[in-house]
Amino acid sequence: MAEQIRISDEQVAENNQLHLPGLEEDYAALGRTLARQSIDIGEITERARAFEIAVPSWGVGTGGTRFARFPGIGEPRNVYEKLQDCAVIQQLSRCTPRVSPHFPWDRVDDFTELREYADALGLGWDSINSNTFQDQPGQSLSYKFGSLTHTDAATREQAVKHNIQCIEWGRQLGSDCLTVWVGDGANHPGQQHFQRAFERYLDSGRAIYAALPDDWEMHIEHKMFEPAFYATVIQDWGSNLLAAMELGEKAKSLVDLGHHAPNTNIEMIVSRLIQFRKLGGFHFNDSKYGDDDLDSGSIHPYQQFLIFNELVDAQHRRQAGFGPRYLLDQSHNVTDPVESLVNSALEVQRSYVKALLVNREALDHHQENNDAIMASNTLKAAFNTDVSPILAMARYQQQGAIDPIGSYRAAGYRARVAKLRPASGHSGSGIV
Ligand code: RM4
Ligand code: MN
Ligand code: MN
Repeated sequence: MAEQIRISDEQVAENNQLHLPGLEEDYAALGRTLARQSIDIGEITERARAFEIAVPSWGVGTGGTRFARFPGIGEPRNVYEKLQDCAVIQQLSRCTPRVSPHFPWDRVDDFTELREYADALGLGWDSINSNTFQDQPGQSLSYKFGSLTHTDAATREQAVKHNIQCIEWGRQLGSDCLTVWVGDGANHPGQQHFQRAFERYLDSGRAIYAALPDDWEMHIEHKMFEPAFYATVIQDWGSNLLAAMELGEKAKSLVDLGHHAPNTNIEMIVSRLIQFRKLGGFHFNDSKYGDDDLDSGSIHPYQQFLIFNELVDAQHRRQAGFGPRYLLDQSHNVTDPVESLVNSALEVQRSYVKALLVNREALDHHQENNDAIMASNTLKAAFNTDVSPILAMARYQQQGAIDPIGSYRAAGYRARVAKLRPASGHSGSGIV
């Protein structure tokens, strides 16, 4: 990255020196508390260090709503500038080493050059997202009435081809996963024949699946509504799982936390998918009403912890076929996206670390004895533990920032990139 853009390691180290004495004190105190529960803080910190979550390339741009988009300053104008921002997120948080791209938003002519650029920033590539929920300039057939499930075979074929093209671009970048989300559905009762639409989805899905390299996975993402407000073809985990089962072993379900009706028991969905080896991964975000794409842990931190309780439980039991990918999928309208993504990554890591503290033997015992209060209290004891010193120590040990937002602001990154990136009035991510 051009020298004038990046935050220097010295700047982060300098800021860390201000916070280190306090952190050491807090870490030692927490270490003593955990030792009384026979938990070794060093081991937990090591597992915190190993935690990784991918950043969505579209998340570093300013999002918007159906009504408007208010661009932020210094927004990345192309995938290279998005990578620069992602590198800062990784530099500060040390748990976001990969980027999940979205095509054609991130399309370039030379993928070798793009891969080398990411390599030089120390970034790798996570799941590739295809986009058939929008018409692209110059596209011959419209997705207004659907893509993979369109009534017209040529339109379906165009959408299938795009997904196969995404696999090819992903191969060139070194990815090994394709995420498919379609907005196909209906806005009016009677508009669409439910069964025929799902059959068409499966046919298209089979064609994409057939093009998948052996070591790749295909993740199917469900979402209850929007843009189809009456019925969406892959509307929930039921349709998602059916599709994943029909397509084959390499097809798995992806859970985006914002894609469910309010109050849905998402942790239970996660458990079911784990049980049947179909949990592919996550798009973490938070939500008050629907697909709000709010920062992770900002509304329902306990729900996020309960999801990680299931994940750590599966890890603990060495559940066969378990190994979901963690990704963020958020849209930031009123914050600096770099700050929001750092916060979100750390909030997901926080849920993971808290779930590691759950006394699993005690929980099993209370469950077997139908002791509801003690079972709940066992979870709450872990959830109520402030693990901030563990997260900060894990970052510090890897040259990350003890105080990521403070370091970011002190470094003046946004003001610097604002000068180098004059507003284009256009963002690769548009309204997400
Ligand atoms: C969708 C869904 C997809 C994401 C798009 C931008 O609601 O969450 O994962 O690619 O938004
Ligand atoms: Mn998503
Ligand atoms: Mn979404």
